[in-house]
Amino acid sequence: MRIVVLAGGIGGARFLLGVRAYAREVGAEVTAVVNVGDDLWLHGLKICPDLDSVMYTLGGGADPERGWGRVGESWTVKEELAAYGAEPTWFGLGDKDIATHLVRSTMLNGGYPLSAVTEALSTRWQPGVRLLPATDDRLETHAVVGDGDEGQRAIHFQEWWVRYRADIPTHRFVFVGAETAQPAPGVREAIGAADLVLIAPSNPVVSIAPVLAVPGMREAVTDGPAPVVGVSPIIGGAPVRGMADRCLAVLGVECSAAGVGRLYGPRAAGGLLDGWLVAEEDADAVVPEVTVRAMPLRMTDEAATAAMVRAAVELT
Ligand code: FO1
Repeated sequence: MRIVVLAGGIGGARFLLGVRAYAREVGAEVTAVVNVGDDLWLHGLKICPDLDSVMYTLGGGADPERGWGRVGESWTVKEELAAYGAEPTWFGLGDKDIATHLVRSTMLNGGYPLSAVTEALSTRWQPGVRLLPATDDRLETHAVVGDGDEGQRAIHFQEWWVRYRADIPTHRFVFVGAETAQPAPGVREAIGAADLVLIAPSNPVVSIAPVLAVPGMREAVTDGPAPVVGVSPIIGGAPVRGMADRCLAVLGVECSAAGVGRLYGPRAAGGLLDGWLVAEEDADAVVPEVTVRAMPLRMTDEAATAAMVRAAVELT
């Protein structure tokens, strides 16, 4: 059995722990197609937050509280950069994390594509699932913000997320580079050979949408052979963590399990979903032409998450 998961960072990483556990039980292969819209160059280093969250979490090196960066981290370089007044100081790089960015940047500067870099880094971390960036090309999520006299401007997603904590008038998100990006090598093939495609309970607006914005990606999923089941990132009207509520508000989409299910849309009507897993408190969620199933959705441990995956398989 082959499972493909479309995922973002922290929520996607936690979900993939359960997908991996389920896959080990039934002997399935898992490919994660991970968002690169959060990626940025900083201090001359290429940083890939979602790929790193997934790689570190599955590899056992992630800080479980923060969800990003390394466990047992130190911040000496960050403090030294701040002492030089090297901006931005609002985005902190841990010392251990910097080694990842140095290896990645050296390989990228040497001409290796991001997918090859990710494969090389995964040799150390052994995530137990195949990690593919959605694309090897430049694709950056920017937020169009500002109002009143200073007018509108686009800022990088990380500035929106970390510096402003989304607390700034925001008009829309743009995926810079999406028009000319290609799915990374192996992505189309993995989706075309999948027995099941899962949409992780990641942020639908700034994690899943940038994956689907890669030309050909959405069609690969909707026209592919595999049933598609999504997992609601919204429980009881609120995101489990992160700021999906702020992101959905920018799109004018209701922050609910039904709202996100309808945003993804039924495959029968040109959307993505055959099935939609919602939490028990959202059992009344209606998503026309989609099979909705209510169950516990809190990813409290791998077994709980694996149960979600099993339910998704049974749904199809
Ligand atoms: N998030 C923060 O809130 N503050 C930071 O200083 C920060 C640094 C950082 C460095 C590397 C990395 O991979 C992630 C980092 N993040 C930080 C998290 C990041 O903004 C988010 O993980 C995603 O981009 C959104 O899911």
